[in-house]
Amino acid sequence: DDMLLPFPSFEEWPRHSHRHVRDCQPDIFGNATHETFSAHRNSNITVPSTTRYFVTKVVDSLGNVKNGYGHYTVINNPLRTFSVVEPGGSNGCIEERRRTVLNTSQARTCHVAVNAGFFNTHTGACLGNVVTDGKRIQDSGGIQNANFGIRKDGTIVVGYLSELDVLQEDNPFVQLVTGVIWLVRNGTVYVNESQTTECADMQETGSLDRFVNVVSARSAVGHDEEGRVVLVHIEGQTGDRGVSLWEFSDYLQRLGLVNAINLDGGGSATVVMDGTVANYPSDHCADNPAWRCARAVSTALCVHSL
Ligand code: M6P
Repeated sequence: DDMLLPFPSFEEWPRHSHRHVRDCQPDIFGNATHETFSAHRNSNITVPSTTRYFVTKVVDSLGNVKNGYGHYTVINNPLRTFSVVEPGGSNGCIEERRRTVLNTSQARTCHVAVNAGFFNTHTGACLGNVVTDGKRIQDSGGIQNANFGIRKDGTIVVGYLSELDVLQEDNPFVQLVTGVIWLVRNGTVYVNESQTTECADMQETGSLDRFVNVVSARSAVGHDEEGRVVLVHIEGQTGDRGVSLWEFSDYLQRLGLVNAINLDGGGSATVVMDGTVANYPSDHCADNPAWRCARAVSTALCVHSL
């Protein structure tokens, strides 16, 4: 029996608390880099969403007052009525397609659709994390940009995600999209913090500082206190009309959004309602720049029937 003794008994193993183990994990496991919230569920509410229009006074950093025009869509039961959709539907990212939001909304039969993820304007490649209706299309490898997603159990997740967070299998993401700049975190304006931590590569407007401060058309996705997903769009034209991300996040906070991220904006900002473009896209038409045309973009966010 002596043969068994050199192996230390359980009591002799070096031990430390679970807390110690957790503190020593490397960064790849992520820490409090994102927020979670239970998505709204109410089987008595069968209308998937409500869209309202606003005209609001916006005060800029110099104290000048301007008007902001846009759309505010509140989505009930988002686990069943809200989807991230590839450009033109299935395989849109693999094929590096660019499609108008109208085209994408027809492919997925959306009541309401808005432009979503950033894309490479030279190749058409989708950028960031993309999960659509439970299908993982691509992951960003843990690049620090703001994400918005819903996991299988109905947990809304907003913020920075490690690659392991994205690839987690126990309660996988069913919808996931990446933006640039986490606008509102837990009810507070989070532009300053996100500007210092986020990667500038996904957007092509310029430095992160210019991207944040320039006035433009903007699109955002977030959630309210009830866990309803909220889409907000505001009209603009890069460098001429619209809002900075400071002004946008301030407005989103006042609308009661708990968390929100900034999606692709500028000439990409498009709102489609029941098969019709409902906003004034700022992109100039290729055939005649006197007119404005809805740009062919990347992913879209879609509100559909149950
Ligand atoms: C290109 C064209 C223009 C557009 C401009 C700025 O030059 O597509 O029509 O206005 O880009 O686009 P954005 O506001 O998206 O940066």
